[in-house]
Amino acid sequence: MSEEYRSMWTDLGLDLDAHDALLGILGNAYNDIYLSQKNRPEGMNYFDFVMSEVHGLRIKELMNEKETGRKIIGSFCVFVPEEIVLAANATLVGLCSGADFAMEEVEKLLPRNTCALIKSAFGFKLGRVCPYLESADMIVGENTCDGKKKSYESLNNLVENLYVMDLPQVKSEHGKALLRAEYNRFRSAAEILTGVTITPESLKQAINTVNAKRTALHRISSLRKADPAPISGLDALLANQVFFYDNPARFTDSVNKICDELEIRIEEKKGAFPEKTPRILLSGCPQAVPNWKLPFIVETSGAVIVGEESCVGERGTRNLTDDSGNTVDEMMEAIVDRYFQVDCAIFTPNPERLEHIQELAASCRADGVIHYGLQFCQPYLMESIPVENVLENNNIPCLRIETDYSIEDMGQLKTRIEAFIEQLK
Ligand code: BJ8
Repeated sequence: MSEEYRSMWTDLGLDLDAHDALLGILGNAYNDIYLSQKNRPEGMNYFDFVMSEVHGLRIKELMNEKETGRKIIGSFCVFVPEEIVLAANATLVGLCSGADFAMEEVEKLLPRNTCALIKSAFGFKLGRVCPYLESADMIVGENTCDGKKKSYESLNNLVENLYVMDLPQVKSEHGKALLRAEYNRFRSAAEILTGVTITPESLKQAINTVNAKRTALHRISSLRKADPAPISGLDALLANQVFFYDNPARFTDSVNKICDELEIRIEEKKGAFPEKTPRILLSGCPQAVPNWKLPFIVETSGAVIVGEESCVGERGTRNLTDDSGNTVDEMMEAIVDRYFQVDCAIFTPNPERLEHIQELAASCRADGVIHYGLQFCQPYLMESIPVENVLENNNIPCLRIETDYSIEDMGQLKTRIEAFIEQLK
């Protein structure tokens, strides 16, 4: 690693030894899981480069932005609207939470039976290994599941700049009014942080920038309908993960370039896997970087993943924000409309998600669905039962998995997944 990066990490307050260890593990996992894949699109070289520089070049870019006075806002949830952040002249970064770190320290603050995602966020903070977290001028938490909303009370003692957004749990007029009020409050907070007032022009431009990112990912999703699938689920997941922290315009360009290549691969019948490989839709909890465990098992067990019904995937990017408004208020309302459609399992009841999973399974031509629930995640584990019922009633095989970030259950998961794939053939 260059000396420049090391001094940047020191300035950010990272624990260099712990950080070196994390990068070592991440690099090895990436080599074993990603670079060992065959028949990858050339365009994935960009994402390989992004991952090799994930704590280097991208952080340097963020530092350069900060030097010009731009602010960085970190978030743990797809309910934090990037449109508002960009319009206030700030940059939004996702705070990944996809790996276990400093678990002994974490379990002094959180009960053992807390989901891996929440524990990971704490582990990265306590272990001082995440340059995104340390470079954020504001960290946005949200009142979604009980685990998250209570853990933010403790996180508030660990960081100086936590902002907590209240979120509705019911899709009613009252719920929508809460979302509207909270987005207006967040808009003011972002404006105060940056000293920039959001204008109709800046908001429209921000909406277009974020829509372009989403549209590029929609293109990948629709190309994955082909058989043979032109890209692996692992590679498509990586694009969805990088969505959360890359420079938006560069991300859009890179994804569109991959799509151009995928169109040619489809014409040439060139796939990541052979034709008629069993096709799986993954549904459930978000898979943040570097949580590649389940797709790795699935795609080394004879199936290909053709869609992710997840916040790091379809649920996060599915709808565009209407950009036809002329005033800030009109466009804020369009933002509320767009985000109010997100069918996270924290909503009760949540029938839209069941419908959406069925639609998605049909549109990506999945032979079966694997429901991915993180251990101790009540919202998704509870919902996995009606998901399984509705799918099986419609003759779509479903396998419910409950796991965490450890590798201890990999053998057992592989056995169950292989048996499920066998059943799809
Ligand atoms: S909109 S899915 S990103 S809240 S896995 S922490 S739910 S106990 S992540 Fe999420 Fe926003 Fe919803 Fe999406 Fe809780 Fe479950 Fe843990 Fe979870």
